Amino acid sequence: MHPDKLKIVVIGDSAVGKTSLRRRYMGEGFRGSYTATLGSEFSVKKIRETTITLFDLAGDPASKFLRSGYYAGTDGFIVVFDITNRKSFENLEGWFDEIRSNLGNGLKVFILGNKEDLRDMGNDRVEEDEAYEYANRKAKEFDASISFLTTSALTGYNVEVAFNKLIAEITMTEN
Ligand code: G3D
Ligand code: MG
Repeated sequence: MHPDKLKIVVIGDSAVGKTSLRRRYMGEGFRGSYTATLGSEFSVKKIRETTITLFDLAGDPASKFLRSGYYAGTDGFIVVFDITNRKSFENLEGWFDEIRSNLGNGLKVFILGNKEDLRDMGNDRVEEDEAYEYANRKAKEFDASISFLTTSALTGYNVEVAFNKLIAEITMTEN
């Protein structure tokens, strides 16, 4: 089935690469430098007959109340952390709490470990195994479809794959 429109919301800590991933997927290119997202930004893309609206929300704690207004009607969440920033991985817990009431009803989630291009730098990277395990645990906890992939908004690695897989999963189960 091909629904008319899909709403995808990208969340995660500040500076993990949410805006970069959205721009990369939407073909808007990668910019070396960004200003923090205020409130929300969005892009619209048409794939065949489906209009996809991608919201990218400010990740700072102070914007929590503002974000809550964007969650209704979401078909899929992209929850991003930065593999070089363990704190952003630990904070996934808080992000799942925030979207808890939206999960269910077949909602799809992809966790993305972004900045894969920096894997060889630093020494406290989040390993893929840990993130896979976390995704599986959350999938069981919420009885929801929760997947994991590593990405790089800088090189484009897996970006198209991740968004397209999420969209395919949503459209294959919606009717
Ligand atoms: P946010 O929307 O989650 O807050 P941004 O994050 O998209 O604004 O990105 C924050 C910073 O991380 C930006 O750098 C951006 O260029 C960088 N970044 C995003 N994705 C990647 C990636 O995959 N690899 C690398 N190496 N950097 C990335 P600045 O310098 O503007 O802070
Ligand atoms: Mg942003």
